[in-house]
Amino acid sequence: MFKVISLSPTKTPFGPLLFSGDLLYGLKKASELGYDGVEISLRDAKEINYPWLKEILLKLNLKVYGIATGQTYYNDGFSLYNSQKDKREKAIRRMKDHIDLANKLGSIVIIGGIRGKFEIDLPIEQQLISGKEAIREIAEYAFRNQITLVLETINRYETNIFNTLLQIKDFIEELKFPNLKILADTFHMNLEEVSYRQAILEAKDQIGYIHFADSNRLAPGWGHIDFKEIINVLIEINFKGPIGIEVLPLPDDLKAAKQGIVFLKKSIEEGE
Ligand code: LER
Ligand code: MN
Repeated sequence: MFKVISLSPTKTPFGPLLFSGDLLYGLKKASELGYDGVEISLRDAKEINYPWLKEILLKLNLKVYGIATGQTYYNDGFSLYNSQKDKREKAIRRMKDHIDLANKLGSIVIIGGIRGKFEIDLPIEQQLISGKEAIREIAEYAFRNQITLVLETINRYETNIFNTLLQIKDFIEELKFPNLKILADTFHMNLEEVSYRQAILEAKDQIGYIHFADSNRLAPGWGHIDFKEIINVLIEINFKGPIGIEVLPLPDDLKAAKQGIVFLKKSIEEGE
């Protein structure tokens, strides 16, 4: 399992990111604290100067494990299930640019918030079809580029499209792309799943990425989620992917980042 921290080069209204607005500082702290690598949340792939990033990653001995893409929706309103074709197409374009960047970095690309939401006043059938076709187009593009995409389960207060691991598992099985996997986020699972253990076991063959945040979205260990149960089942299914600390910068960025790595190291060691 790889120990990862979620960063953003820009300040964003999307809250659970550390050192947002100062990527260089975040990268330095990630390396100093002993993370294996980072997840970078981007609105647009253009926000990254690749030669600059490549050099710093090399110097700091870090890897980019994931590119998070929700800011495209939260900042710009472009989404994959949007009822307006031009907004869907803009979201697809951004995703393809993220995949091109991921190709250079060797990272996974996340489909979370960028799905958007179903509009309840419009007929659902057309929205289901156009969202599915958007994801199919992106999955095909990623497949040709040998990039893994992970669909993230997000709680019902943020989206009405895929709240549980089982819903995504069914969707992935229908689309049949080997490079489509699941991102399981413990904060969202706390609100949506009946049991962590059961949900993870049911989706075990599709889980490719994990986000750790506690029940209150603070760093793990600072809320009431039973992470022991989660780590044990991840070890049981032989999960070998990234675990990203995706938490609010509380009480401050550094304290949250420290708690994240201390907690990850301790729980992975204890579980092994
Ligand atoms: C992003 O990883 C996440 O967990 C969601 O809250 C984004 O909408
Ligand atoms: Mn998440």
